[in-house]
Amino acid sequence: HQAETNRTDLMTITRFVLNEQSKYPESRGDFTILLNNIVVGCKFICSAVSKAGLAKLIGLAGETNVQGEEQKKLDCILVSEEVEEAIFVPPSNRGKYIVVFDPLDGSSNIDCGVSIGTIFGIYMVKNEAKVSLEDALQPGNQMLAAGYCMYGSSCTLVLSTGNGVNGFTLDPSLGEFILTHPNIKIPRKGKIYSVNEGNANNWDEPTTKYVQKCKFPQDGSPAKSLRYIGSMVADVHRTLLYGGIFMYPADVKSPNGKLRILYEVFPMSYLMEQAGGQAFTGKQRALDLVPRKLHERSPIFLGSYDDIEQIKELYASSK
Ligand code: AHM
Ligand code: MG
Repeated sequence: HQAETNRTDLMTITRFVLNEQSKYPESRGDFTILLNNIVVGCKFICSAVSKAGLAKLIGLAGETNVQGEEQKKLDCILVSEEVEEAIFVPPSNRGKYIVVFDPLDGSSNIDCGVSIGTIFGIYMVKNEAKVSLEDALQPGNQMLAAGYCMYGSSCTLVLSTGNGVNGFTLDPSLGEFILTHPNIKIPRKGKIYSVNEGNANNWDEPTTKYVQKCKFPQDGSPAKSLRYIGSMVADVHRTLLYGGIFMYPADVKSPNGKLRILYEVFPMSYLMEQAGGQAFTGKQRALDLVPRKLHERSPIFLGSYDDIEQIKELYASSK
């Protein structure tokens, strides 16, 4: 047996993405470089987050946009949860991609050391000669790639470029993400539901009925367990690996839920579908939504195929 420390056959994320892209002869390498720069941004945030307790994240907010800086020459429009307007890259530096991202999601969890993460999605500009805000408002089904990086007990990056989902773990001694979770498939049905139950009083009927079924199943199946971290990346990561359902439904106070379509709902929905699960808004397939505004919100139910089927049925019968 080769000792773990001596392994030289590691699949780094760069090697993996290069392999993937070599399947497309027309690919000129820009996409690979763009992804590489996002990866560098994630490593930077990972390092800053791990020092957060010491440094209280000094610098991270001020110097920001690591990702913006890194990607200058490749992308064209950047949409960040942290910036009100879309960022148009100067024409001389423009490439053909659009990156939507939430640089640090779940930030209310930083100070107590609970996992947080970065979420991103990549689109292609429709017409390079005429770039406009419209390019950033494409439906999720037009995404070319999506992923997240979770800053937890280890730093994990989960990525799909439209050909399944793969997970990489940062080896701090190498500074490289190594393929540790090849071809992730979400279990067809799960034993866990994940939702902020503090909002139960304001839920709509299908959500209320669904959660009731999770706790008191009438069909002889065992009750589901509740897990809710309150960090979307961590809750979705667990859902992807163990199966089950994650939801941020509509409620009376927030009829569109809380999560943002472009850089929270779409990338996670894309990953779920790529892993064999489903993502539903309460009305339609999440990826078919056409956003009208950059920071628009939508209710979201995502997870195991069969679990999402159940919530779809409840919405269909409540019409
Ligand atoms: P944020 O973008 O302000 O960090 O909010 C998003 C987070 C998600 O990570 C998480 O799923 C959700 O908010 C939790 O919300 P709540 O505290 O209402 O349950
Ligand atoms: Mg967020």
